[in-house]
Amino acid sequence: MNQFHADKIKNIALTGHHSSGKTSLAEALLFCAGASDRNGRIADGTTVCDFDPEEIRRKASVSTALAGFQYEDYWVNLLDTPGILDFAGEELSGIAAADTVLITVSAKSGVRVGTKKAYESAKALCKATMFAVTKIDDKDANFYNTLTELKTVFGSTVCPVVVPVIRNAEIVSYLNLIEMKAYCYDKSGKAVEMEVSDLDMAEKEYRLDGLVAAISEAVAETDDALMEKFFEGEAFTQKELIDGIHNGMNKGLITPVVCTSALTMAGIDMLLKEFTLLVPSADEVPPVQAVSGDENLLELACDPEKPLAALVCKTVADAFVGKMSYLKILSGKIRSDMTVINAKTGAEEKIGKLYTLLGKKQTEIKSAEAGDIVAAVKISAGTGDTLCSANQVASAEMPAFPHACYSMAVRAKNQGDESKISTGMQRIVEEDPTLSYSQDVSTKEQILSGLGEQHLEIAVSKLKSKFGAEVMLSVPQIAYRETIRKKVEAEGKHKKQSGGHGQYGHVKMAFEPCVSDELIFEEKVFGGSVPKNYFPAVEKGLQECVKKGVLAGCPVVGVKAILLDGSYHPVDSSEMAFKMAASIAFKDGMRRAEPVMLEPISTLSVTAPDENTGDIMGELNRRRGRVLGMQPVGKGNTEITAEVPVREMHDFAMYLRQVTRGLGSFTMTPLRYEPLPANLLPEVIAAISAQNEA
Ligand SMILES: Nc1nc2c(ncn2[C@@H]2O[C@H](COP(=O)(O)OP(=O)(O)OP(=O)(O)O)[C@@H](O)[C@H]2O)c(=O)[nH]1
Ligand SMILES: [Mg+2]
Repeated sequence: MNQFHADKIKNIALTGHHSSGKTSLAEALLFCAGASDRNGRIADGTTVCDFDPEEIRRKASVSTALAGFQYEDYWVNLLDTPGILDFAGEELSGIAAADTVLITVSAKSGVRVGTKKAYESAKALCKATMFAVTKIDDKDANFYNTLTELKTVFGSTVCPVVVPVIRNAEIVSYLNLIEMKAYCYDKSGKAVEMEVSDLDMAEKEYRLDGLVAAISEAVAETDDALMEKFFEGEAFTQKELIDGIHNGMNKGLITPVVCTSALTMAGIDMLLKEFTLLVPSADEVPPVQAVSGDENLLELACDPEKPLAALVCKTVADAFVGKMSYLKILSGKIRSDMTVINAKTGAEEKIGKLYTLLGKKQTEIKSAEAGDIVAAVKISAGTGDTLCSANQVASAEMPAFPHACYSMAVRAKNQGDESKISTGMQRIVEEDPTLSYSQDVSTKEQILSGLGEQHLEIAVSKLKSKFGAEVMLSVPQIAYRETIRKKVEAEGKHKKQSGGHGQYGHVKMAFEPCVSDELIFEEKVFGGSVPKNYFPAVEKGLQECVKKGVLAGCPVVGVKAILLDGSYHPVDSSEMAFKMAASIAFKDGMRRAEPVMLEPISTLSVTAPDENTGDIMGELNRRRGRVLGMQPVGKGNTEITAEVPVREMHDFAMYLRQVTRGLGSFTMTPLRYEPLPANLLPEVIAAISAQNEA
């Protein structure tokens, strides 16, 4: 394979709403460019980018695939990202690696939440943007409605460059507004140029002049000289239009729109051409900001002669080839025999084999230059780390991944699989910064957290297919606690006479509420009624008791125990007997000390579109939350702060996604414990005993 330089490399992430046609568009582009020998289909599970068995089964992308291919004398790295919101982390990795974000919008369903999210993410990371209006062949497709919607939602920078010509509700040709040429596609998907007379017809019917004027105006905005020419009423040359759109994309001033069909191949050849003409090359993007070990800011320019800096955009755990890392080379050159430094950890890494990827197909390469995206295997760096030459160690910024907000408890289906599960989960979590797997210190359950139900399902099925371990998911237990509200005195006597010498321990105690998570133990014994050497045994007995309260067997907090009095037997008393006596006193005392269940309360911070705040506040009330405040954040969004009982929040992530159509997000941080309302006690006790039996 040729080594491509940055001026000939185009890094394009395909993003957009779920099922808007990203993977199919990638497939059609690869087929048209000759990088694959068939136009695979989602329905048949034969696409290059959805190669994972889980993607084939679900007929949806669940991870970002890299497909690098040559088109003319360019190298195009397509990153096909998933549209399902659960896999937002994968989408972010794809956008971070790319220089241009190509957003697919179905001509059937128009602008959706995923379209807006993709556009916002691209803008936030300063990437060039472009829209492909897909599924143009569909009987319900409406390109012009979609175009109007794009302009309404994203503003006047939206600029059509390929539009369909429709006669009697049928598309008769596709018009390239830059070339001013019309094409139709034959049955094999080949473009056929149309007669000029047909173009004239189109001109009349579709007010072509209006569309050309819109492009000209957008192009004029990109440069003063062009603006002058525009005001003088002179038409732009084709080169001026191409350069103008190209510069406009680079500066974030123009978002070109094309129309495509992955089914009939309409517009696919033109889109490839536009990649070469309009889309910024890897060397045109602004230098990436980085921070060196001594906190100095520096810029990483896309220059092969500079020291190496490569950002790990994504890692994939594979049970066979090991860990595979997608590297975006920001600066310098990478070679397969190189030793590099991980700027985050300071550790040395030996780069082994390097590959270009075409979906699952790997082609080994010896080196690659700044601007390219390649895969390295078995390096230990994680997503977001920067690999550098020893002479310039600096970390490039990786965008923050969304927080895991949906959790389930994980249990092995088959006993003995625990260590397999732990190793597998560790590897799976390593490849996905939006997943976490850890033990809840209170309930001792293993908790898997991610962005939604499908996200966790995929993690579980990967665990099965790649690591051979099956698990069951259940709603995590809530770490309830118990405490007391009243001071009581209690007595405990353990006396047994059996055979030789017996057992004797006797204590009188007081139990009172206090502010402490640990048991507080004091003694106020007069005159040696309980000898000093048995005090530790009494305390030990109580420490064991506070692990399981009298209401539902939950840990007991906020209790002070005072040993007041008791008695002993010179022969029969033992540590064991005093432990038993303390435990009898504890159980008796607790029942009379007005025991209560405590439930965990967290601080919740929700960010959501303004129009959803009323619904969310109502929902928080229903979930026994206390809203503390609201404040505007960013454009059209409100942040709601509340205190919420954790037991009511398990499916809040799903609720919020549904009510905000995916635009809301939230974080929850543990705050304190509060008494559980008495009416919920029977339900909670029943649930805990059911869990204990399971
Ligand atoms: N008629 C028609 N159907 C299409 C076209 N492109 C995609 N589809 C269909 O739309 C559905 C979704 O296509 P995908 O390519 O999987 O969409 P996607 O955006 O990659 O989906 P996610 O990755 O899951 O978000 C599939 O059933 C495709 O066959 C098209 O150009 N024409
Ligand atoms: Mg897809």
